[in-house]
Amino acid sequence: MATQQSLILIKPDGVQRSLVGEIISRLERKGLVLVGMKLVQADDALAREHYAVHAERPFFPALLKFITSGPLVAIAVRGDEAISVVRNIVGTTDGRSAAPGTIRGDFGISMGANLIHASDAPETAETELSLWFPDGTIDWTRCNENWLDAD
Ligand code: IDP
Ligand code: MG
Repeated sequence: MATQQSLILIKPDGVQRSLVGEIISRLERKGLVLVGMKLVQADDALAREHYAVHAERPFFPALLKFITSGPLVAIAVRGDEAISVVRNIVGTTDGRSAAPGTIRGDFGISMGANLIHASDAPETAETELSLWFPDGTIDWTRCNENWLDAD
């Protein structure tokens, strides 16, 4: 077990559909600690850098257009094994087949408009956190943290 930070984006569809509170609530209730959060209007350059790994994919232009189409919420969380914990809360990429109980499974019915991005590995988390939070995150201790860890 290792404490990790993960980068989450509530994509423009999640903001437009007023699901920001619902999504943050799920992260908080799980026991993840919010260490960074801001509303961002991403420009083309930021979107390209964030999704650079997909630059050659046929859906890349549509993905750039979508992610820059309105404000998104960038969030950094901290927690034990936070990267895989968040991915499990998020669900698989396509909302149509994502498991009920996950964010995408409960609220998504699309591959593109799937509400949320989450880092998929420690290396990508580090890159993405420095891209969206270049001034770093805020390390603080939540008052109930010692009630979350009984390993
Ligand atoms: P992930 O978000 O579950 O990690 P990735 O395969 O890394 O999924 O794809 C990044 C994002 O690109 C997805 O969340 C989705 O918004 C979009 N995307 C992926 N595959 C497709 C596709 O086939 N059509 C349209 N958009 C796609
Ligand atoms: Mg991905």
